[in-house]
Parts: sequence; C-alpha cells; structure tokens
Amino acid sequence: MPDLPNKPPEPPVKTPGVGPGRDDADGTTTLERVAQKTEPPRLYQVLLLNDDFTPMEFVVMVLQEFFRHDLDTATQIMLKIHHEGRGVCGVFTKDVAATKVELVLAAARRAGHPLQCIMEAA
Ligand code: TYC
Repeated sequence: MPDLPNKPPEPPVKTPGVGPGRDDADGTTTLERVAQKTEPPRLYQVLLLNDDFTPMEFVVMVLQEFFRHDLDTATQIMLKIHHEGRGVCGVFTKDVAATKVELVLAAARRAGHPLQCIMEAA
C-alpha cells in the first residue's frame, strides 16, 4: 500500500546478516553481508538446597534421574549440599533450567519431601 502524505515511510525490512543496499548504476542493487551480532544464550545454574528431612537417597535419585549424573557423582553432589547447604546440579538455558526446577519440585512434593530447587543466572 502506498504511504499516505502525512505518514512517515515504513522503515526498510531488516534481514539479519544483510547490510544496507547500494543501488548500482546498472539498475541492480548490491546487498552487503555484515557480521551477525547474535549473543549466546544466557545460562542458568539449577541448585538443590539442603534441608533436614529429605532422605539422602531421594536427592541422589533426583540427581540421577533429572540431571543424568551417575551414582558416584550424584552421591558426591548430595553430600556437598548436605555439608555446605547448596550445590549445583547442572547448567542450562533458561527454559530448560525452569523446567528442571518444576519437575524436581513436583517429584519432591509428590513424595512428601520439602526439598527446595532453585535456578540462578550462571
Ligand atoms: N540433609 C538431608 C538429610 O540429612 C539430606 C539432603 C541432602 C537433603 C541434600 C536435601 O538437597 C538436599 N537427610
């Protein structure tokens, strides 16, 4: 649709990786390739917090089932949380981290445990 007299013209459509066009003498337009400035996604740590009631075996199961740690690693992480109060289960993009937190909390509540699981910007 043509622009109305008082309406500012639409800005040119921007395609990532394509710079401003140059109209050449022969009637063609040359597009320049420009570096894309895509930032890598921000990462989030998922942490478990210690409490006095959740059984150690349940925490080890969570670390194996939801974070794919082997038994040895899961046990080490559980003991670190038990002694230091908190520990990192894994590092993920935002949506994946949020989903892990929801799944862990749901499993803990279903089993009747007060286990706390949080995410923090890494
Ligand atoms: N402190 C708990 C106990 O002695 C074990 C535990 C470890 C609980 C890690 C939570 O995130 C946790 N049964």
